[in-house]
Amino acid sequence: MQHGTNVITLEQFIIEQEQDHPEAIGRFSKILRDIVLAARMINREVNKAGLVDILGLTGETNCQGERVQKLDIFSNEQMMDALFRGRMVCAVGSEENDDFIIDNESEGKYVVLMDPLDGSSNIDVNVAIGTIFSIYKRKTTSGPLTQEDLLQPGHQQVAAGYLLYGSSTMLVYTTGNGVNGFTLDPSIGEFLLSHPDMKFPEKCTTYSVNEGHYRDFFEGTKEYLRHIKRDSPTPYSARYIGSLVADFHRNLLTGGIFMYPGTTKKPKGKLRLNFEANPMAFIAEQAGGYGSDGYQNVMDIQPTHLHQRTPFFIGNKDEVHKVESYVEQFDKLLAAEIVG
Ligand code: P6P
Repeated sequence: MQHGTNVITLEQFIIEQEQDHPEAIGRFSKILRDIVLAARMINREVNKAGLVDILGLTGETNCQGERVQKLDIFSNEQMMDALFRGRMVCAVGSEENDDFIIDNESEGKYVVLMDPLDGSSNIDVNVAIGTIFSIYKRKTTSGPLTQEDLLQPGHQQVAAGYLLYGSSTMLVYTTGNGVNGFTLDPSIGEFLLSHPDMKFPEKCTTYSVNEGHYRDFFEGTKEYLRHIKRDSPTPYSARYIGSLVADFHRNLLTGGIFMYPGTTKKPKGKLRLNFEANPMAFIAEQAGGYGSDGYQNVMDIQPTHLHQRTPFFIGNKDEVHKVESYVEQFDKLLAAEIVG
């Protein structure tokens, strides 16, 4: 029931969702609150990154061999602290840690996989960055966690979402009942429902890919790109920010496909299945879109290790299926190498 104002805070929305779906959201809305608390701390530091010496390198590299920016470490620590202090979570897999952080003393039933600060290479140039998270329920009911608990296919997610630290700070998430977007109102410190029931527009008008890698793309990807440039009745717009959360968010609002294909040099591409592809694919599917590795729904892949990478195509469902048709036609012999 709505009274005078149509302003709905995240807290009010969660309570309404608990009433509408008592079987689902109540169990992990606490985790959502914990994530949002950490995101507020991250947002505060991101917003002043240019002002204090939090930029620059720690001189360390993460398990990906990437230069680690202080904000990466800060974000990871904020998320870890909030999640384990909330006592709903028994394990966290982070892009910033070689292996899972597990609390075998915890009564928590949930496992969180996250990229605490995706797009961190954009920090120094003040381009939008984000936090991406997936929430899974442990499969075993007690005792030490097993691989079955920790590495689950994406379609086992119970929730997924992202924070976007852009011109405004947004939270977009799903618990399997659609996708909703909330914008932080700094004047009152609340996330307000600004994008209810988000859906991809009917038409795909934008493609997002780093064409600097074109020469190394497989034939199916090249043929798809030739097709949309040569044959489409109305030209597509090319938009590429180099920050997955920002590129995905724009495509969700305006219609588009984001691609990080495999290449002859890196057949599995760059993006991680567990920290980036699966959460974004769950959100996309709930918004009428689709996420693929070129051959299959990425959420059908059984992960074999925490940091595994995958080629990634996500956005308007028909557009992603179009890419799959080109991959099927031109790259089917590569399947074993790319996704095997
Ligand atoms: P490239 C950021 O480092 C990231 O992981 C994603 O956010 C982004 O989509 C991609 O890498 C950009 O990679 O090779 O185009 O710079």
